[in-house]
Amino acid sequence: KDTKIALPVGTTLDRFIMRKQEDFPFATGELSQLLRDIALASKIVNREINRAGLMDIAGAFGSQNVQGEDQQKLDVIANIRFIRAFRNGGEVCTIISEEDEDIIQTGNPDGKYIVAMDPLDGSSNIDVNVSIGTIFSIYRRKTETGCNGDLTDCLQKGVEQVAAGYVIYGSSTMLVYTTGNGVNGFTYEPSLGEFFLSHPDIVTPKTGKVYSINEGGYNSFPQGIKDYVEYCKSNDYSARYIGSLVADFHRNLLKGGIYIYPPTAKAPNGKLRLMYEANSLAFIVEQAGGKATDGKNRIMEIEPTALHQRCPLVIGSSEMVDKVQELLLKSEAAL
Ligand code: P6P
Repeated sequence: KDTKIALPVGTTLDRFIMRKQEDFPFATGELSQLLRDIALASKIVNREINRAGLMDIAGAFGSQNVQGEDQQKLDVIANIRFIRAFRNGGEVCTIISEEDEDIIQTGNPDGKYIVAMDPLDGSSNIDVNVSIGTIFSIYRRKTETGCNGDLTDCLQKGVEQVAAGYVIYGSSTMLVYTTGNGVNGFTYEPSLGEFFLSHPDIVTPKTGKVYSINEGGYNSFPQGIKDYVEYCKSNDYSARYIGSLVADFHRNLLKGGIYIYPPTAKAPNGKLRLMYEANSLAFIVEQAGGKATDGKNRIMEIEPTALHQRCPLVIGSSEMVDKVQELLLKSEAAL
């Protein structure tokens, strides 16, 4: 944890980034600039989202993304905006995006960083005014600068992340991120165009009474997951499932709770992606004192083999994640 300056609520994001950079004597400012580039893109995407209802950009774009899902126009716009911010910012050489099958070269061969992102997750919720989010991970490139990044730069384990975060476009727009020294949340004030520190040093409760899972898939859940759902019901937990990962994750992070996307008949490896959903939120939750596994293994230790690979995700309050693991092990032992 960062034991130096405790910056007051109300500090702007820019000042926060600058002061935190001072904690790293050898920092050269590139990561700081990259974080600013992300904040800028999120302000632009926020404006597009807020206008979506008034313009016909909310409707499905007609094309499909690599996941075979209808590409909403805002998906495409968010992807373009973030890629442009990284291209213009100069700090990123290569990007993994949910919206693009192959890695994207930014034209900055001297960029030291790789970004893996889901530019707009939960975009099927746009037309019905449900909160949506951007999720990102930042890695240091492995190859020498002076050329494009390649797959060895992009397929790094979650433990190699130098930063990760998300933007939630909800009742208010917030940026929540970590650089490995705790988690901080910033709330956007559109009239000023600024993010202000509103949630310093977020620590997630070690347990909670909220579980987030799509029980529509119950019949095909692994037995241990079924047992956990029954455990929640018999302990009067509340079921909260928005259908937007960032919204469910953010609520559970602040209040305590667990989000589970298990293997199902439709998604035998789960639905969520390792590189720009599971790893990003796993870094955040671990920095906040929580846990993230695929049911057994720590998410951030999974060795990636493909850009868009999926993995089961059990993430949130540490004691709740442990309980799922206990029931999964017990059910397997009973086989
Ligand atoms: P299901 C949205 O498409 C998403 O990626 C997450 O944001 C959300 O939690 C999940 O999928 C919802 O999936 O299968 O429950 O509709």
